[in-house]
Amino acid sequence: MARKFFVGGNFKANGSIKSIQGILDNLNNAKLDPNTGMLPLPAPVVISPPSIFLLTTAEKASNGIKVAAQNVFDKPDGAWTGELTVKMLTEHNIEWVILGHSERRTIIKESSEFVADKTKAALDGGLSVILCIGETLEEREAGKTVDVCCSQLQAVVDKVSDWSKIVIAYEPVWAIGTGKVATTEQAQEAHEAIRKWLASKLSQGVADGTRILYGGSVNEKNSGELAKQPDIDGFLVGGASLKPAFVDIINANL
Ligand code: G2H
Repeated sequence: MARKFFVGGNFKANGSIKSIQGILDNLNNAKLDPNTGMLPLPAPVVISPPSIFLLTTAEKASNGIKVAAQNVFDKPDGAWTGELTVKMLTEHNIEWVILGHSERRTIIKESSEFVADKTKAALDGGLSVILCIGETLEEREAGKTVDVCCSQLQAVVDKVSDWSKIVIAYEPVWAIGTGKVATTEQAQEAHEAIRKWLASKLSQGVADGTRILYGGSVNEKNSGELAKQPDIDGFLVGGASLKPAFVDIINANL
């Protein structure tokens, strides 16, 4: 099955009522590439504001734009101070969640096992998941890029068998928010290796059908070249998703 281009916007801990309304006005009224999105998952463009803005964003987003939480807990409602549960998100029409972002793996110290538990809970509860993986600069320089990415994926493979509602985001940690984007060759090479690994661990069908996004300092200038690579199926965009030029990234294939 052909993989449809997919673009996520990860606002991280940025935004105000006013600025998020401005982003929504821009996206709701933009002419978006009709080829971005729909298959195999019903996911056009997915934006992910901080949790306090999830509800208003979901209420106001139109133009086929979906909303993702930046995190979710792996347990049902209960005594988990500071957490949001899967049911709370689905009840409010939040259909997506970003899990395993490197900022949570490194700063909050989330292990691959915890990310896998959360992925399983999210999928079981009806959410679709943008699952982030990626290596540090030290790991890349030690030639461990593929090993690190695959071991982060293996933790999920150990717990999840249905990958139809997972989109993988390959985000080299050294390229995140640094302005230092991976070259198209570096990105394509990693995506191809991840896809081969999916074929060997799961099936050729899963490898062919799973979208692998690139993330890390994507902007309207570098997105066109990256989007041409055969194994790059879209982007997870941070800083640039807060700007009007996010529309140009969504339309990188036009
Ligand atoms: C990587 C990316 C979004 P940025 O974290 O997930 O952020 O585009 O700012 O590097």
